[in-house]
Amino acid sequence: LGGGGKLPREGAAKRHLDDDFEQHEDGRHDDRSKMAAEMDRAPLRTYQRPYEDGKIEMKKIDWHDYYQIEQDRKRTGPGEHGTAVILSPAEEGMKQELYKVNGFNALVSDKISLNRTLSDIRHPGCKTKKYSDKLPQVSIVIPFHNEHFSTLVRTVWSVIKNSPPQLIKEVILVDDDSSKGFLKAKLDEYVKKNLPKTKVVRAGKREGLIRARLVGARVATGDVLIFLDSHCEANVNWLPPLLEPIAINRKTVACPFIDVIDYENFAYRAQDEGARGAFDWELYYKRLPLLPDDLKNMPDPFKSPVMAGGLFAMDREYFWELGGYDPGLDVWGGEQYELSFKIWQCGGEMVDTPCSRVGHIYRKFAPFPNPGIGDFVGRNYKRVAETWMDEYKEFIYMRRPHYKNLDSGDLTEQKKLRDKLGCKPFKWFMEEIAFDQPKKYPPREPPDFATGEIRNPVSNLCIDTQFRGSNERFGLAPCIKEHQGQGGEQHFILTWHKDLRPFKRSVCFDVSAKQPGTPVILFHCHGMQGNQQWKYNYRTMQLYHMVTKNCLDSNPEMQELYMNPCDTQLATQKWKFDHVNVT
Ligand code: LR7
Ligand code: MN
Repeated sequence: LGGGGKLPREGAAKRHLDDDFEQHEDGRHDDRSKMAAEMDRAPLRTYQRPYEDGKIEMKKIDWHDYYQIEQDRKRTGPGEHGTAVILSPAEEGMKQELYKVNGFNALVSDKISLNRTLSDIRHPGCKTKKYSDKLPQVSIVIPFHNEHFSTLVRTVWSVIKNSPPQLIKEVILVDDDSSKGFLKAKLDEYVKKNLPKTKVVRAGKREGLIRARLVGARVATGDVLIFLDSHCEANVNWLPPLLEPIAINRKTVACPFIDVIDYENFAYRAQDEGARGAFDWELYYKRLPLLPDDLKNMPDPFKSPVMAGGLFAMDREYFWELGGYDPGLDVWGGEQYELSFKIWQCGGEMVDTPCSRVGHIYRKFAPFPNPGIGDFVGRNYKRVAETWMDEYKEFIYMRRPHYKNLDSGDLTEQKKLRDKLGCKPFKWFMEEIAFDQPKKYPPREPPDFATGEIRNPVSNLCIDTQFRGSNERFGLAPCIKEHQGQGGEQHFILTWHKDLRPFKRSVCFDVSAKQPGTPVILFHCHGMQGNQQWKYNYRTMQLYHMVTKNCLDSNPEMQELYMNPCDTQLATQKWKFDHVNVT
């Protein structure tokens, strides 16, 4: 192991893994013989979407595997029960190589058993919950690109160990053109020898995670598809709570609670006790507080507008009825929005299921270089916005004007699909599904007043905050647009709070005195207006400071900025934004 000898720490990593295999062997035998016996007893297929017509009454059973739980309770060893692993000083010194290529502490992973136990951190109500005795069989699809061996295999083991065997049809590992040597023959051999019902399929070329998931979904045969990232760990009895909502309504898509596996020491912990998934207008994923009813009904499933991304269960045929993923989405990003919007707008629904918990390693940093294809995330976002977001896409273009010029490829098929399925407008999604709490509209921030560079049209200089911090002054600089490579920070937002801030930072233009010549400084944005309240008059091109009633003025020779009494005749008080929202 360790990349065909490329990694200097190969020896160390290998030794840990071999230990694991042995440790693993013990537990595995009873897992497997028991599993085989149960598989024999399990009826072949009982799932016929039983509750759809309302004729069959649901019989609920306790799906917990108490034998396994008892075995697990007795386990000891590094990382068992989801505890942190602390490396010895010597090991600390050699963790870097594996860290660099994975973005997490893979040396720690190698010290932990491949079928370690986790702590049962579910809501207490989950321990006694019963679920339908008729649940669908699942195909679990796990795409991977250069995943670390032990985290990949542990993902599969956690699934096999914590699922009723008769519900697992297969586990499909999709190799998205990995270059690490051990992910080829060595993985195949390990899978064949050790992992029941598991197969490896290979994408053939780098497809990116979205098309890699499609590759897996195409060969899957189970009733339900479950997608996981390649560095996850499923917790106790995770499957029945995820499947029952789908058995009741095949157009329900269910997401587990996603817990955190610490990238440094592999400790397992909750990120929170539930949230509604959402997004902002730069399409950053956001978590909104639960609604009062969701809290009251805990730990029952609750509706969530947007999934986090990689971890969910969906009826296989329904997935294809919705066209799967847009195959034009490249490498990474945006697919969670595409599928979420599509599900809601085209007649499905999405729930989070608190009793189903799966851990995920959030990396410390992304270890993979861009495969040399430019801003694929931007292009993906544009595809999703153009296909699904109707007039709301303008909010995104306001935040990210350069998306307008990206070539996001042909969207005819996607738009045809939306027509064919008769999907609802995005406005409906925003008002009925994605609202904020308390229910109000618009759901998140209203649009900004103005964005982009702020240029003095006479001197042709731009305001530049030069990465200055709180309490610091800033000034003018040659505009970056014409002087590539100048550095600087020349992208601003006049937000709906009426403060003026450099893009993506939370320091604001602040003026605290009335005297002419008072400098403008940066100060932590408080959102309370006061010394940070500005108004832009796009006719006179002046930036007016409300409290002091002065205007932003400049000295182009000194490249300085300060406040002065407003005078529409003064060229030094004229400012032009890239984009002004004049509604
Ligand atoms: O080119 C690639 N090919 C792949 O097969 C790049 C990645 N992958 C695999 C990779 O091995 C992993 O299994 O795809 C999966 C996701 O990639 P990660 O783990 O590098 O990214 P991530 O954890 O940031 O992924 C989150 O965002 C992605 C956006 O496209 C996907 O939606 C992921 O599924 C999503 N992960 C989760 O939702 C886990 C929960 C936390 C979050 C966010
Ligand atoms: Mn991931």
